Amino acid sequence: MTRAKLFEQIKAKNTCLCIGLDTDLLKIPRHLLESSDPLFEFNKQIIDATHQYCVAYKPNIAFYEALGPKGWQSLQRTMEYIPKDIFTIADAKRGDIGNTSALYARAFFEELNFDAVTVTPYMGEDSVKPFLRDNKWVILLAHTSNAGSSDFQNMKLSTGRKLYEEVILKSQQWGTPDQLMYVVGATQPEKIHGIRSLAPEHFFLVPGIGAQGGDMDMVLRNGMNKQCGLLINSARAIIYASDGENFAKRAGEEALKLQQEMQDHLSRVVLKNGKL
Ligand code: OMP
Repeated sequence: MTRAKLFEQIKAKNTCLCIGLDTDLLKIPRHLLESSDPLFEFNKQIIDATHQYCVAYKPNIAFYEALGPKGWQSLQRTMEYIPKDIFTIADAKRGDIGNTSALYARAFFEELNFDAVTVTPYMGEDSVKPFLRDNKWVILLAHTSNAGSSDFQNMKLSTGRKLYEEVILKSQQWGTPDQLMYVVGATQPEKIHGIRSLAPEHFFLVPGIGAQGGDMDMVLRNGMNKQCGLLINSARAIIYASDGENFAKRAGEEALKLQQEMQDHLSRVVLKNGKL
């Protein structure tokens, strides 16, 4: 999917919500375990209940590969079920020497037909470049939402910059804002303004609201650019809003709440830029 198409979807639906399909066999409602493919059955009902409130789905690959071949099958069926106008992100956090990265790219872009894959920058340019293609996206880990993000990402380098700042600046030489997004966690929202100034054009994938307690309002105020530039992710707070038979309905309600909060901010940006 192109950046223009993604922005069109954001405007049409008045939302920049990305729903994490972190589907855990131990957490889904018990009655679904009777189905022959519980992960897919759960995802299908979640997608039916939420697709009008979001522009992206992000299955976290760990939840599927943990189940072996059956899990991959559930993932593939989920990918086939997601409406074609919705952006899809394989949250796989891959990255290896070039020929290996090329095969990871093939797996997620060609076999599973994802629009985007999360990639770790640690091994540098030749590990990231094989993922860069037209109309496909690398989402590079920059400033993550977890407590351990400060172990390395905030280290000050001899350039005077922090490691995450260097990742953002250097990687802009590898790919364009039509191929490259950055992961920027919502749990330190005071940093978003500064990060936006390093990458004014790029989309940011922002996890960490909901279960991790990040501040969505501050992210929206400080992180948007003229094409919105944000995909704000929430997984557990939406998909596990209930563990009963009404789980999909409750997920829809939680997604709607976030969509409504986003709508006000989005209309401000879109009106300012006269694009609607
Ligand atoms: P919830 O905390 O349940 O909303 O899920 C967050 C999702 O985003 C999980 O799938 C995480 O793996 C992912 N994530 C983070 O939580 N923090 C990050 O910094 C990066 C990611 C990610 O790459 O998506």
